[in-house]
Amino acid sequence: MRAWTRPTVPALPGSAPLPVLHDTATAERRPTRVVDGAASLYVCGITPYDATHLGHASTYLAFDTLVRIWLDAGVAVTYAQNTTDVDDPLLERAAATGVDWRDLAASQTDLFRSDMQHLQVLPPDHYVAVTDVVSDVALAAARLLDLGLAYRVDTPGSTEGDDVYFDVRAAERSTSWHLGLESRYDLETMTRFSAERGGDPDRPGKRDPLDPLLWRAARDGEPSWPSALSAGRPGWHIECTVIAQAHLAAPISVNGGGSDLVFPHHEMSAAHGTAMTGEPYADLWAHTGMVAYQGEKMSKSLGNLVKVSELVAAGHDARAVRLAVAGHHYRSDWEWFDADLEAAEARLDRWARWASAADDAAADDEPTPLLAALRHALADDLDTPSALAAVDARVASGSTATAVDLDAVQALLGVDLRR
Ligand code: 5CA
Ligand code: ZN
Repeated sequence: MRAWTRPTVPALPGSAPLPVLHDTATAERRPTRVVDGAASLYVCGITPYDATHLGHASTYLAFDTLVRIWLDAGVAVTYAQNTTDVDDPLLERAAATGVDWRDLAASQTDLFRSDMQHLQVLPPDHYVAVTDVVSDVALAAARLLDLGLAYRVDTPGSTEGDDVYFDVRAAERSTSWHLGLESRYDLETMTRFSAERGGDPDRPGKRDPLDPLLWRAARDGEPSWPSALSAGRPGWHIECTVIAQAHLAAPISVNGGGSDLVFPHHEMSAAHGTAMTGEPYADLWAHTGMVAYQGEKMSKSLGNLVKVSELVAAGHDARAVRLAVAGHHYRSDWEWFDADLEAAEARLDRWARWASAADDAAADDEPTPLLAALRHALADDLDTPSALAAVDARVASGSTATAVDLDAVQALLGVDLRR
């Protein structure tokens, strides 16, 4: 599927350090895995029914920062992202609003693309819709059945066949994956999150309450695709496994998303992946904090959204939106206040005035102290607040901006001050 237009990333002089990131699985900071100069990244994409709120934006901006510092360090990055364009919440929203689910997904995916472009987010190399990989998901589920790691659950609601579930305990016995490997959660927490986040721990006929759905047999009125299993549609976690494995060799250098995906989504994607390849799924698990608004997690289901497209339509500069988000460390949970945008606009204004007086002629292509400070801050677990403070200090010092300074802000922070 088409992603979006790639923003310009100026090349920077000198050499950059490789990033160190906090890893959810070990709760330690670890260097990202780069093999023969290459790294891979998978980030869970949106479910396109109400895009793009600042929580989404914050997550994709964090991983954009990672891509930018990898590129600066000379790493060849392969980045894959999905879009969950068929799933219960999308179908429910389409039914509630009387819109065809395909039209809803297409329009919200378009909006997401234009929001990412406004925010100068680098596009993934592989942007993949779940509806484009349905037969691959069915094959993967069939393979897991063959391996004895999946089973059918009696599904009276379907005339087409039975739902297929992944057998978590069997996978623990016969693969290197185990429950809690990545999340470090206890059983009670996992069971609660499974119920809250799309699982069905109480469904009768399952071998273990945590077993996740791999393939959902068709129900009346639901979209479905023919397959050797039954007419049906993909379960959630397996979609990301199949898309990641189609484009990225295991283990993925960094598997990313918001912290609401730690369990069950990422842990189950890893279980499926390890079951299919025998390899660990990801080398490092990176999770972004949750953005709240009006006291609660910003979410499509609650409707307490601040959308990028609405801020831009109201005349706000997307660069200021990017700066407002970058003012928070990606791992912290934080709340959006409308005044944050005013503060970011004032900051952008100061930076732009500094940039307009830049001494482009004096460009000598040597790393500047500002470039070194940005590299140092960002390689250190994507410390964008310190990076912004470094630019603030440079601007406040009153000394003239150089071309390398402006290139550094554009390449590493995604903010083009020459516009
Ligand atoms: N399609 C699935 C992933 S396969 C999904 O979670 N879609 S989503 O639209 O709900 O979220 C898209 C991304 O934004 C996910 O990485 C999610 O963790 C992140 N996200 C959602 N809400 C917030 C929030 N309030 N703050 C930060 N990140 C968020
Ligand atoms: Zn995902």
